[in-house]
Amino acid sequence: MRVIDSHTEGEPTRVIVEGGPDLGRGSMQERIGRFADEFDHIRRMVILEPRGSDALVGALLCQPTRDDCAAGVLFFNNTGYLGMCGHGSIGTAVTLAHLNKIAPGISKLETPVGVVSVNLLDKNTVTVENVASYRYKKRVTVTVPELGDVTGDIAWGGNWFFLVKESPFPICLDNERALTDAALKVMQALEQQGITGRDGSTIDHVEYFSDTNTPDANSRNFVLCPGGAYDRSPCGTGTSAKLACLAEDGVLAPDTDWVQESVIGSRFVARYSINGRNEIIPSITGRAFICAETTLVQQPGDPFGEGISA
Ligand code: PYC
Repeated sequence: MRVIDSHTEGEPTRVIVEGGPDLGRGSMQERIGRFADEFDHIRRMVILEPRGSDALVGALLCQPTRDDCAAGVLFFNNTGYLGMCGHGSIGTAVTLAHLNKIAPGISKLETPVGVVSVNLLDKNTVTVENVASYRYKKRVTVTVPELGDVTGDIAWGGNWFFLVKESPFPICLDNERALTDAALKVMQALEQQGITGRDGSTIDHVEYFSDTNTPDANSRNFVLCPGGAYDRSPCGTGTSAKLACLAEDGVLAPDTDWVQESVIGSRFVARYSINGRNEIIPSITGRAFICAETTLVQQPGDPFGEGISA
């Protein structure tokens, strides 16, 4: 299987460019369901150690159902499947450009949660116009063992997020373990207390925020992804969810830059427009860099040919 690895502001993406599973010609929702039901061993092989790592997000390219899309793309990680992935869309666009499959300018990608556009500004810089995003509930309190009551907003940005304004620890890499533990506890408490996104959807990302000392950034975040790894980038779908909250609170006007910094100090520049249905359309700009062009091999008899899992 041929893959191309990139990182988007520090967060890795592995795009399967050859040798991935054929998921048929159904909708993107149907195809991701088929991936999970029939080919999950491929997700594990591509993402898990010893070939991958917990932070890695995979992207399977497939034929889109729509003529106006350059590719269909299905995202997956160390625990399952993602509806959308902002950093992954930037990594996919840079990978497609590296393969000469898209030209500078706007192309569309079809994902299981809708069509997103990627504007290739140069060979490393991409603006993703994400799916419509919105805040579902404001100031929801969850009682978390050892942390007490934690209040946050529930918002959709292509994935479901619980956004907490006050981080329990300063957001820096020295506190990565403590932040991960705290966010995991919040995620588990949300599930145990039946606090969900719309239609009972699991909230599988927790996002902490703080102010930042970096003069031209607006905020710093720490994002815990499903599977327990933290996002090295500021998280495209998480930044979209944040913009939806800022828009509804009236503290960020449309077409105004919001510079979101990650726990490692990398950044996305984000802005939004309004779609007239109480939702926003976020645009996220960031950079991705190709790191490797690899053939993944699974030799007969390899006890970890499908990755190391519990
Ligand atoms: O950038 O949207 C994102 C993302 C989701 C999970 C990891 N990165």
